[in-house]
Amino acid sequence: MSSPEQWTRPEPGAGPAATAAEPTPEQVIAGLRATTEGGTELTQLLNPEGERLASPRFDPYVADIDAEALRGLYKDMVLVRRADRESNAMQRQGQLGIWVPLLGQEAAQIGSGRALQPQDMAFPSYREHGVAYARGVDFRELLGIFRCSDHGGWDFKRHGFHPYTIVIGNQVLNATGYAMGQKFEGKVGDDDGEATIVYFGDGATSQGDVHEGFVWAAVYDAPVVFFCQNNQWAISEPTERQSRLPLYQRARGYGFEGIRVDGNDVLGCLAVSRWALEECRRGNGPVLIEAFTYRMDAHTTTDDPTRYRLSDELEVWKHKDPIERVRAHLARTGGADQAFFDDVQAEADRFAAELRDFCFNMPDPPPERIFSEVYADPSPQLDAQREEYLSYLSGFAEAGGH
Ligand SMILES: Cc1ncc(C[n+]2csc(CCOP(=O)(O)OP(=O)(O)O)c2C)c(N)n1
Ligand SMILES: [Mg+2]
Repeated sequence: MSSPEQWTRPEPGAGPAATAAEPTPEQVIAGLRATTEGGTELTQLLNPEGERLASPRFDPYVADIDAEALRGLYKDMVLVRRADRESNAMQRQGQLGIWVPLLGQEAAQIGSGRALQPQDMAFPSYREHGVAYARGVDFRELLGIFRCSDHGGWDFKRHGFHPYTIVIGNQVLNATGYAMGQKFEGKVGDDDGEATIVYFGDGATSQGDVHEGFVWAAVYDAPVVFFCQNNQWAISEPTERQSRLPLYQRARGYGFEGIRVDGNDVLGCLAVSRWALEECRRGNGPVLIEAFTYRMDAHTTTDDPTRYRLSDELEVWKHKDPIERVRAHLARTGGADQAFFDDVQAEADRFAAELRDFCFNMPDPPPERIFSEVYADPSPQLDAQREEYLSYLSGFAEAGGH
């Protein structure tokens, strides 16, 4: 561990506890150090300089990732970042009600999202635009949610990607229940088995729902990967106020394995997620992954992080950028030339322009959409409600459209 002072409880009388309302200068420095280093237990396959590090345990899980596959991961991250930046700008222009930036978390989301198989199910919180993209959800669907004109009615089953959840930690219970169902229905036990992954933040680990999910998953051996993106902040609360231990170590108390991976290393996140999903598929779950990353932008567009964190922290993390290290690796190894990088950038710009065009001209969803994707099977009650509502609306048209 890089910074014992972060995790160690002070001796009585040795100074204020880490939970004091106002951190001391020593605590600020300790927190700063802790938030910029992942510690020796950090699994990393690609370091910030773009050098490939050997990992006897996890290399086999990315043995198929050649230069072409790595270029694919790079492109995914660039496109998702570009879409994120465009969406952030559109909120500033009044086109979206709010935006939740993913800046800095592209590797954690693309690495884990690309590790999933079609039969798997993912449960996001509200920042998982990269996972949505990896699951084939149209980015325009996400814009509808943040424009507040739509509830996000993609086909959850077809994409293996559940709706966004704003209530912190709640999706951990949903995912655990879903994974218990996979187990009860005999869908685990071999390489073709099913698994569930659920995304939540460092702050969410303090939520009761998350603990309950851990307990239920453990006692039922549920095939669920708990994927915690430790982006160091829960709005204005730093991670050291959530736990005395590195978060991944909590898994031990529940009786399953926990692992910390460099969340800015797409290769590391892919390898560790593939391993964890495979464990679950074979009936050896659950597993906790702590992806050690950093929220490079505000919590949401309603937040101003300059009020509560030092800019030095951001400057340090800029050197660990998840996209730049892949670019460096590809350039260094001859896996890509400048024309490739230029093409990806041009494609990302086109993608952003399409999103912008769509957003500015976004049609309101048809009124019947609110009734879609509610139940897996047809529901006579819901059908009756839909008919009643549509007939009510058509009354306005007959009365002159007002
Ligand atoms: C049950 C509940 N309590 C409080 C909130 C308000 N809230 C929204 S985001 C957030 C912080 C979450 O931080 P973290 O889990 O680290 O996720 P991150 O936003 O950093 O991805 C809080 C407290 C909420 N949405 N739900
Ligand atoms: Mg957080």
